[in-house]
Amino acid sequence: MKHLMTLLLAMTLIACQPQNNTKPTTDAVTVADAQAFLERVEKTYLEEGEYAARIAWIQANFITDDSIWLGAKSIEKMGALSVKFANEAKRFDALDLSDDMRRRLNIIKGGLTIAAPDDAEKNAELAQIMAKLEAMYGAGKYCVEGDCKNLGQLSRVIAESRDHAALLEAWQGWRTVSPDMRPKYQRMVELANEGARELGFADTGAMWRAGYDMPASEFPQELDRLWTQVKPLYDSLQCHVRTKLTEHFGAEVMGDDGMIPAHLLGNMWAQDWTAVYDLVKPADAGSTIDVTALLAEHDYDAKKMVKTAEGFFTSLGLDPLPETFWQRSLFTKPQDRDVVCHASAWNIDNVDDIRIKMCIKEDYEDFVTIHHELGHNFYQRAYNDKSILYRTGANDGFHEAIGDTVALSITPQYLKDIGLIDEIPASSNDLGMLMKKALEKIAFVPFGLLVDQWRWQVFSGDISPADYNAGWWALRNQYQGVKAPMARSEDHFDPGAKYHIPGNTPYTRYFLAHILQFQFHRELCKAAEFEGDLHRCSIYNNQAAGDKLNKVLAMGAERPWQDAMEVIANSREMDASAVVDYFAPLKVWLDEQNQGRDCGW
Ligand code: X8Z
Ligand code: ZN
Repeated sequence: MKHLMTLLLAMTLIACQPQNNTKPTTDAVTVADAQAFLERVEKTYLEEGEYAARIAWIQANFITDDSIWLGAKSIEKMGALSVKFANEAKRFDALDLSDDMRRRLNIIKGGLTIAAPDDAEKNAELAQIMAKLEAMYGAGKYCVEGDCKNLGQLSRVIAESRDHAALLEAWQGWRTVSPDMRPKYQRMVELANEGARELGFADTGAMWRAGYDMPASEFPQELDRLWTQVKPLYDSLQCHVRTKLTEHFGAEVMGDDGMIPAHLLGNMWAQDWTAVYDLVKPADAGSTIDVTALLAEHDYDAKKMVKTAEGFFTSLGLDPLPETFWQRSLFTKPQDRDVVCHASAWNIDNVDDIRIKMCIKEDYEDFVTIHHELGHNFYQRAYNDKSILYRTGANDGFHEAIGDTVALSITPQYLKDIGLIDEIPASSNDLGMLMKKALEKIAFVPFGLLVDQWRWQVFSGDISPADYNAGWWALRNQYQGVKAPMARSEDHFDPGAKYHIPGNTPYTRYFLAHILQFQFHRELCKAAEFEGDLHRCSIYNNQAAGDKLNKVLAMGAERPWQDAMEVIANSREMDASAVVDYFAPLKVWLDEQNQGRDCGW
């Protein structure tokens, strides 16, 4: 998701020129000085943010040497600005200020994603690396004798082929795009850490952990607590899926260590296993609704899919998307140029020039992703009257969870409401439905956690450059029980084959979102006075649920996320018990199936 604060913060580098370099000072400052400073920062961020967002948009939509050059210049400029402001904000540390002013100053000081060292050359170097890494990913292709395949084409093989050799080739083929990223990534880590230390953080990972309205040192335990709630369900799913894949592919392909080779799970990163549903579904499950087929039958093109998703949000009382959204978004992959196809939502002017950029496939996966992206856009517009510093999510997990929460309401009832099916299937098919959803959501959870476990260890030095790839696979093994399907070495750089590593997007937000969306769904269904199983609840057209949701969206980041949680959930805690509730019948079934199997890895 890209919105102004994300852009500012993601691009935040330091290039303080000596004449501009404002160090913390002991000069007496007043509340009025702090107020004036905040106003200046907010005004500058609004203006410069729009400029930077338009350049970033062009860079992502037209990957050329020139757009990369412009992108790097823009990152350099924004970085210098936001780190200058972060340093200036320290001048007010000792002042007695209102909670609101203190919060805004803390966001200026601590809300950065990447900080560069206080050295113009290093800042420029870091900016160039960042722009280049994202472009390398966006333009990445696997070529054999001049025949090149992009990520979309290789992903299709991974999702659709059941041929072990074809799967392996697509899997390793995509990973040929990343070894060249490795030296750049290593240098980026060095520079970013230097910058983070200058701002008073131990390293860049520590800076990331500081953004959750709680002591940064307690945040990892909080993640552990949530993971512990979900892990038994994941373990049961992994065991069953491994067993069924062994039946299909044979023990020779699977091995006997309890882990699943990463190329067999239907997704390039083994983060969503929906595509292997047919291989692992309950034998007596009736047919589940095939949304991909329904979209085709009803002649849905990319635009109609987006219109339909918009209709869900407007049914909750939100205003329709502005005309400019339809004029300026990118919905389909251009044939004649390289673009960053990884889906994103943009907030160009921080008011209402909101857009998505997506290479939409007409299938269920992308139908859900469209809801995900529009969740960002509707959030962005809902908080557009707050201080620019608050125009972001209550925390970043909230921002990622909103669209997914709405997509959890794509139930049979909803599909009937919008005319895609005529009859609501009987509940005898529910186990299949739950299995499909678990392959999408539960399979993701350990992946969502491990990406930043890797990055935090890289930033702290616990994983050294000589062990980048080994460290990645150790975590993949440990958390997911997923293994590399072929020998990997430090000649490879497999983390770089996942967008968010070269794109420098923190990933813990998605782990949180996968917990929060179920918690939000349960609470909104309560507000809608829905009675029955959670996976059958849809909040489509429900005013009470819509009101609750809108209230949270409109808060932005003005209050600590715990306050937003209280509005939606009458609780101040993130809680994965809704995940457990939602999948309870599937857990019972999985544990029956797994009886006598040698689970674990
Ligand atoms: O990156 C995304 C969104 C954009 S914020 C498409 N997601 C993660 C991913 O693709 O790895 C959504 C789910 C996880
Ligand atoms: Zn997102």
